[in-house]
Amino acid sequence: MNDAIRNIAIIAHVDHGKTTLVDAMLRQSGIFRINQEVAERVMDSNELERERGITILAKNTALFYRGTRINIVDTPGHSDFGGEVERALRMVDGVLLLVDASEGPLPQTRYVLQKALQAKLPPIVVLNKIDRSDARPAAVLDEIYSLFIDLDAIEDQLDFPVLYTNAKTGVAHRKWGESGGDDARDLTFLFEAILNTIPAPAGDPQKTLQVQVTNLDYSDYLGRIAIARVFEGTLHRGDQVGIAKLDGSLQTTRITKLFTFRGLDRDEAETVSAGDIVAIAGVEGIQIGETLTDPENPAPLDPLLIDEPTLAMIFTVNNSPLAGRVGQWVTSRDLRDRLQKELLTNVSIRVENTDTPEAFRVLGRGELQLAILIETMRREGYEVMVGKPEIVVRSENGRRLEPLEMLVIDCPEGFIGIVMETLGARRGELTQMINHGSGRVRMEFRIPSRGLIGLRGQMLTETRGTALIHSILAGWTDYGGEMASRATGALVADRAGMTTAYALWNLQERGVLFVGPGAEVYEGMIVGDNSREADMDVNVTKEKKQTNMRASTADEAIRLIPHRELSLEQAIEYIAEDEYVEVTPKSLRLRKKVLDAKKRPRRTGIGCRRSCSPGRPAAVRDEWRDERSRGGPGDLVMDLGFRRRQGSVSFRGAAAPQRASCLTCALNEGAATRNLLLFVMEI
Ligand SMILES: Nc1nc2c(ncn2[C@@H]2O[C@H](COP(=O)(O)OP(=O)(O)OP(=O)(O)O)[C@@H](O)[C@H]2O)c(=O)[nH]1
Ligand SMILES: [Mg+2]
Repeated sequence: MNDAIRNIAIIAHVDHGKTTLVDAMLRQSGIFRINQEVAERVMDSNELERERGITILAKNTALFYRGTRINIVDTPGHSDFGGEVERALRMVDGVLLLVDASEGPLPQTRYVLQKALQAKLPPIVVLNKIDRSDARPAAVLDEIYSLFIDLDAIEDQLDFPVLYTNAKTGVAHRKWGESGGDDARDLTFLFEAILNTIPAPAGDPQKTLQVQVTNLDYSDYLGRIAIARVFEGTLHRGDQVGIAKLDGSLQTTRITKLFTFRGLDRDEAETVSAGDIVAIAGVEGIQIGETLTDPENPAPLDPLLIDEPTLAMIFTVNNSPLAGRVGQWVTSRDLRDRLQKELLTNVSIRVENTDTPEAFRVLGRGELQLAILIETMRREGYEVMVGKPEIVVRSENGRRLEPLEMLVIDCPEGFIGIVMETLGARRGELTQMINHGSGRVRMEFRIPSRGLIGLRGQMLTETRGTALIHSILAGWTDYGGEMASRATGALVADRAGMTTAYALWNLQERGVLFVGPGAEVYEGMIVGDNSREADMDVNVTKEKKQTNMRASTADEAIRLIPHRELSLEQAIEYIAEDEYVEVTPKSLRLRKKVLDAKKRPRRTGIGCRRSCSPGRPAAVRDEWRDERSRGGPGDLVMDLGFRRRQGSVSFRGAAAPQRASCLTCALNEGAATRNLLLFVMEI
């Protein structure tokens, strides 16, 4: 045991203030030089983290308090980056569970706490943002106790210390009542709680070496850097060690550089021993999960196990007419190499080959995680096209399963109706509704993960930006059949050229345009959202006929409604199965997979892929055999929905038109075979 060290991870739901608290802890520990300029949320050091104000990668730091080194891992709170939290927990001996004193526990709080309890890590509960005018710490603390109990915490785990903090000003109170807290002025109580309740790391410096790599970093000077926890034994600079590889083999290597953490820096070290978190440079080819151990007497640790990905997207070479103009890396080989490189550091991502060498299936935890990867790649100079995200379906004992989420929506009371309606159409089932009496309600749903694709944008529009939306994987459920996709068609350019204000002006009544005047387009490129269900080919390059006559009225003044510039996430949410987002370092374009209008399958109002037309099944809600419904046992009942209308058709016997997947062909086939029992339409 090394009593001079404490290893902790800070875990919480997104935005509850983890990185801000780490800032305050670093500042108060005196780790920065006097006058040193330190940015706010200094641990969020990567460019995308700073732009978006969220933590994406878990990061290590360390500070000293009364002679004890406190190694801290700041983790991301967004559920898409849950894999980062899972492996951070492997490094530490306890956690700070941060909860916003007004928002209370949210889905990711549950997720991270569950992981911490499973790992038997003792928690310190920190109620943060007590300065918020709507803070309700006593009630939130009750909710936290309920959450612990709900997660089957054992008696010991319920015995956690509670602190009340304002991370922004850096104050931690032990008590907080109606009229405020005790007279704490800094984070002393927090530091003391860490020293007193988080156990010193176990492990014996004399034992066989076991150092497990939990993260990788890269430096231009040092190359690949492994971040690792020393579980047993002692490691010296210059030691010859064995790397127990993930494939079971053993490779020997010499340790050339060793570091420990100090604030934002790393100190070179000669020796590190059991209990410490360290950085090791110069070990080529080392991977996350591998163990550095005694080459004579290897004792590898169990590999890190983390949750499976739930969402997949096709990444493919950009083959649009404008491809290769700005990107530096554009071939399928570039793409493959880049994705392979990502796998080394990003443990929650998988990459699969597809039936063409041009395309790869990338699996991750959510749309944001994959969007961040795409955004990072484009900034590095890559061009790539990505398809609509799809949910990973699993087979178990002959059953087809799909992931299910617990979704929490917090919105003003006035929007309950629209929220319920939107989620109903996406197969959300309301499980709980809580009204705190503050004018806002919190609704909990169980919903297939598929129902979340594109939900955020739609929900924000429908609640005028007021809804808070959080979700978390809740398990797997029987696959529920096809789900209605985007209700609108696309406006598609029918020829290449430059857009003109005149052409756009003529089109703007038809829907929402995604391009402005003077933009270069190609045939098959999506230039807007049609307000109807069908796709429409449009000419956006048309010039106004010039006449010699001067018009008497000022009809030249073309007033364009500003077009809607989609962000990467919005574009990914928008596209349908037969569409791609084309990403280059300078532009984002949406396009049809098949560019040539003559060859492209039509998306029609109530067409379907199987019988009526080769477009996508716009009308299908569900297809299942059901004893309870309108038919008799064994009859096939199809639930059909398009736009706001819903219908259900019952057919006699299983021989009913199984192939039909839309209203039109279901009715046609049913009538033709005289199997149609009943058709009910609900409007
Ligand atoms: N009023 C108030 N705001 C706070 C407090 N702590 C953090 N914030 C604010 O909350 C926001 C989120 O803070 P972060 O520290 O980035 O939260 P985080 O938990 O690290 O977020 P992720 O890493 O993305 O999950 C920032 O705008 C902070 O300024 C606090 O105690 N009081
Ligand atoms: Mg953060």
